[in-house]
Amino acid sequence: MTGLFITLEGPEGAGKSTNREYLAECLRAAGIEVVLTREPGGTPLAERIREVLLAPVDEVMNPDTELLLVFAARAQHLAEVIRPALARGAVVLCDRFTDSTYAYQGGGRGLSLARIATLETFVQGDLRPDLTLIFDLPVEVGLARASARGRLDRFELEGRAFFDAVRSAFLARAEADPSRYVLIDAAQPLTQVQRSLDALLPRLLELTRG
Ligand code: T5A
Repeated sequence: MTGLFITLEGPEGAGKSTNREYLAECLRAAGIEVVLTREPGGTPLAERIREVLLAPVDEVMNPDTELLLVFAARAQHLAEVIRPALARGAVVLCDRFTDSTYAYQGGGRGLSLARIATLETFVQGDLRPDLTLIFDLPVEVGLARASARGRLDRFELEGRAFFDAVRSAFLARAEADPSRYVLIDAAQPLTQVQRSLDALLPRLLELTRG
């Protein structure tokens, strides 16, 4: 039995966490086992790596260090949470995954996409998400939502050009593979965003049936 691996992606404040909860409720109501998780993080050790990645510090983090930390956390998360859940047939709803690496370390930091792809295969083998929902919205709207929460993390302190590059990278990935990606207009009111997810539910239920 193999489960279903769904990732939720998009820039800061797009509503990934909020809508992950909503989607989980809908799937559970249909009697499906759902595992909610996130990256970077998802296990105690990977959450410690997350703290290192997100905490603002005086020393500039080298982009290669950042890339390797992201994949180190991912290796742990895959081994401890994602692969076991998929093996028992659960639906895994993961808030961010490797598309964020392509968007932030590739688009934002300008690291080589080929190098990211090499690490992706090294860490994941042939495992890729079955479906990726990209919550898209203008950079300023997302940053306003994120900053309304208070203290900004190390990524949220980046400048406008960084976030423009992140958003463009997500959109380019969605455009390149419409069979795996679903683009959701996350600038709409939350009830509208949830209507878009309701419309997607029959497809998700179909996918869980294999
Ligand atoms: N990262 C991560 C990398 O650089 N490389 C990687 O490989 C990975 C995996 C993680 C950081 O790590 C980086 C990217 C990130 O910078 P994070 O906390 O997981 O950080 O990600 P954030 O995007 O910063 O998380 P946020 O919580 O800011 O965004 P969400 O989850 O998209 O948004 P959410 O659901 O928390 O909502 C934010 C606020 O907006 C409101 C919510 O109520 C909440 O207050 N909201 C709406 N308001 C109006 N209308 C709507 N439609 C709304 N939807 C939500």
